[in-house]
Amino acid sequence: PHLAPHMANVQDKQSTPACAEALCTPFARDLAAGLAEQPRRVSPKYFYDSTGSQLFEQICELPEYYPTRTEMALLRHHAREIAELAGPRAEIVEFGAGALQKIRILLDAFEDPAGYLPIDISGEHLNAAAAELRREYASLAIQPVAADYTQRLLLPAPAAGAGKRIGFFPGSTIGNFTEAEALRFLQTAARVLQGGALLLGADLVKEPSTLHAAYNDSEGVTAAFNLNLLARANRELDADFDLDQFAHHAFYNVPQRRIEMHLVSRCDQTVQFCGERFFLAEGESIHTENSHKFTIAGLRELAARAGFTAGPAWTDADGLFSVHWLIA
Ligand code: AVJ
Repeated sequence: PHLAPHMANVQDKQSTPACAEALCTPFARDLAAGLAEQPRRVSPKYFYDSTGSQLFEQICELPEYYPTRTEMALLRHHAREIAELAGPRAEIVEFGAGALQKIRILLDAFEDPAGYLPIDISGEHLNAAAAELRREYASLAIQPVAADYTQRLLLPAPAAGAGKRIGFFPGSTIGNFTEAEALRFLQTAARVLQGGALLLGADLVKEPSTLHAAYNDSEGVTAAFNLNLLARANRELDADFDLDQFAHHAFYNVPQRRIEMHLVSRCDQTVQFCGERFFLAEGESIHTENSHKFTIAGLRELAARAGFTAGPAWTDADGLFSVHWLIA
């Protein structure tokens, strides 16, 4: 009642549901469809709102989460050889505009890179990343492409005088895909990179205890990252998930060679959003992510099935992570 007018507006904005009745956003539709399935599931792509992206950056700094720092070290360590393979005036196509620190390693090592084409579904994230890099690499042609790279993909024609098109897909994001999805992605990449290559990061099969620790960190950041999916539904869809009544559950599925993340209902409960109601029994889970682990040979075989010729693969002394050069 005593709020200044602009404060009243802010309050209004926060309390107005994005969609009170109809399933009016892709997140609302996919969440409702996934919760109606058995087993219940939600796509991990919905982790990454701005809070989720910040939590993921925190995960990358955790002592238990080895992938990011191991991959960065591999890229730094082999940057010269990678640059040599790419050749002069290369155009780098990044699938997902991810961490700028990784692309900087390539841009700094490559000989006179001709262009950088980041592809991301989030236009906002894409433009922020492009703007930042334009400041740092004034002479680089940066062409952001707002698209879902898991769907059909059309890229701008190569610039005149450009060298090879080099795809970059770091972080083992490929591990989020099913085998069929990974194959389809690699086929698309092979097509758009024809005559060039794909530089791909893939997490490796290892001791389950190491994997367990990486997805069950002692600070609970991964748990917060997982639970943020429900917090996001509360924020964006005016859902009524009680975060205290869901538990983060991550385990290594040995035969499937994947980490599975789930949110497990701690009690019998009903949740509602956008006019939909779901009953969850105590112990029932919502499957939020698969993170597949690879062997170097297995990854190369998968790439070959998609039309790539496997080049060198680099790994660290402990065999934690791998970076692959795949010729398109
Ligand atoms: C970004 C999909 C590669 O699978 O390790 C980190 C996401 N999930 N901790 C991964 C994630 C939980 C990450 N990827």
